Amino acid sequence: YSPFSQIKRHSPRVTVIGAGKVGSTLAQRIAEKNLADVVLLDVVEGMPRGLALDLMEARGIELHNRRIIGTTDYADTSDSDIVVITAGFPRKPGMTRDDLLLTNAKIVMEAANKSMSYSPDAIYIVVTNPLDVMTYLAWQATGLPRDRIMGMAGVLDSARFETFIAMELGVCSLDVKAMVLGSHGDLMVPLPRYATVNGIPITELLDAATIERLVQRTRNGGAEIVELMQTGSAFYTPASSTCVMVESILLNQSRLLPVAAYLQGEYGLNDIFTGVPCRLGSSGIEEIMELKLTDAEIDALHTCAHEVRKNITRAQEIFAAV
Ligand code: TXD
Repeated sequence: YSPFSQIKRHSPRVTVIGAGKVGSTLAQRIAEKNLADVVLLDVVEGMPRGLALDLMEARGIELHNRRIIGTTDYADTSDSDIVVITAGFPRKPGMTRDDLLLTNAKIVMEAANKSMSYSPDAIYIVVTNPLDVMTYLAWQATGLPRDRIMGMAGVLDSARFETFIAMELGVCSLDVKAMVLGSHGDLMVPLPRYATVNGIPITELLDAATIERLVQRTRNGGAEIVELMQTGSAFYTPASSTCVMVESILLNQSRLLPVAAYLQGEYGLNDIFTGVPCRLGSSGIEEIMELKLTDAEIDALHTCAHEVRKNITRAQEIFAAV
């Protein structure tokens, strides 16, 4: 008789669709932070199983007891608490995020629909680019309520902005807080007015020209890494950023994070996904916070939405024609 055999504990489960750079790094973070069991799914036979086994073999060293399953079969993803979609293809040098539009749209919609049939109650996080468009198409394909589907980009773009501020001032990144709203691309809307170093607005610490330089570097943050790497795009910080969202949901932390959310009138925008400050907890997006923005900031947010809308329409037209 073992008293332990009596204990049936439900471990939270996160499915990660796409076992590429972002997906596999995210699986590692989730397991090693001891947040949940992970199901890593890919279309490539064997590869997700190999990665999962490799991650499992490190458990004794990394001191956690989370299960990581690699699979090509959606049946293995059933009853997940969170599904993260990273499946698709990253940008190659010189390629814009929008070049990826069609290929990734098909992949993301299929991944969302198949996951939904096994995890209808899960919270969905889309990571695949072009992010705001993919999140919209996944939302449309699944019919999920808006609190249960969102896109990851703002946490990453904010982390980049924070890093550049910290590097410029020579202060610890831990003390820097910043928020980047809008779409994931050149039009993103960093908010220097709301960026602080331990509560001190950066506008008190840096001149306007320097701030503008850091804002531009943030806007170009993804491309800067693509140019350097030549093969593939950033994945460490994208995985960390997604993990922060997963953690806030699983642990019901109610963190206020910039997340691509479905807007219904907030910031004067309707029927579009774009990055806005959201409170993330166990039910998903618990609140969309409406910050006071200047006219210029609102205009910039609307320009993002306009661009996202154009790409959604383009994707829909191409789909209708096929
Ligand atoms: O801020 C953000 N949102 C982003 C987005 C930050 C970084 C990366 N961003 C985007 O995520 C990037 O532009 C890509 O669209 C995705 C995934 O990037 P990653 O760097 O992980 O790409 P990989 O390494 O090529 O991995 C993609 C995997 C690969 O293993 C494919 O075999 C798999 O996706 N794939 C699929 N899996 C499941 N189902 C289908 N249909 C499928 N098609 C490809």
